[in-house]
Amino acid sequence: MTEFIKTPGWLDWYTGPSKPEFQLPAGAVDAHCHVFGPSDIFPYSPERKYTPCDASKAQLFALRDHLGFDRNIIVQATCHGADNRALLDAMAHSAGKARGVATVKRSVTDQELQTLHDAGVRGVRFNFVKRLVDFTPKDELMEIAARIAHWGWHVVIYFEAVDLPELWDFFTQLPTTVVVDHMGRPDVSKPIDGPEFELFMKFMREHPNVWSKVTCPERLTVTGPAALNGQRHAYHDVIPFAKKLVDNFSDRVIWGTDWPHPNLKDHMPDDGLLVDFIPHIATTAELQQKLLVTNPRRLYWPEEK
Ligand code: 0GY
Repeated sequence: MTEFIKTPGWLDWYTGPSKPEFQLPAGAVDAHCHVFGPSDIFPYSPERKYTPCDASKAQLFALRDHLGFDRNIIVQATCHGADNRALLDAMAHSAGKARGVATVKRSVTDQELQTLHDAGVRGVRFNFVKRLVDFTPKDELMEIAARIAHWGWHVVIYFEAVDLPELWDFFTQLPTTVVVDHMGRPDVSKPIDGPEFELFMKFMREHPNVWSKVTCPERLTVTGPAALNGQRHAYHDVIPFAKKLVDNFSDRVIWGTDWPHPNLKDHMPDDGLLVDFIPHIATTAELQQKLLVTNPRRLYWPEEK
């Protein structure tokens, strides 16, 4: 469909990711990834800010197996708007190995929420990144949060670090577990103990319902993907930020690949290399178990005690 030619500058994801050296613990969950299209079956939203290349459920599940993950959490991306059909289709074909985070509007019915729940949705995503979405009134989001609380779901929030002060009151009033995408997108060129990241630490310290994905070194890095001292891992400048969160909030952190890495313009990460980032931020077997297995399962498969 010519209408869906991808946005210029879009990089294709890495079709031959390396095998990670780090062996993931049994039952590990890739807790942040996406499926896109295929656009002739699941069209992209007319309101989207970018058009990705298709990234199918079969390709996602092949990556899962290649890297050594057991399960996926598929997160609804803005290019599909509030049309969750591609997500539902992927979960339905995952043999129970995928659950999801949806986007819903205020007009969603209880029956639609029931359908999403039965399909494996356990959260909704509120996106505040201005380049990705138009503004949704906060009272509308709060109404959605109150309704999904009834289902035991959580709210995933995506925002830039500079916007946290303005969003603070809204975030701290959410009645559910709140999961922050990509550590609240810190500027890692600023000091880790400076006011910006300290505010995020305070957000987590003072609000035990707040969790963080310690994800996306490839988006946050300033130094880039180059290996240092011949080591296989990369994105060194992001490590202290992610490690600090894992060390301080080990029961409230999760990790994911973010495949197929929408909107990366300068480089496309090798997902195998991304997995090799993990032992540098979760430095013991116990922390790795929590980050990759115990925590995501508590959040997404709470019935498996
Ligand atoms: C991510 C990050 C991005 C995109 C989206 O929903 C989205 O379109 O989240 C981004 O561009 O930073 O988590 O996939």
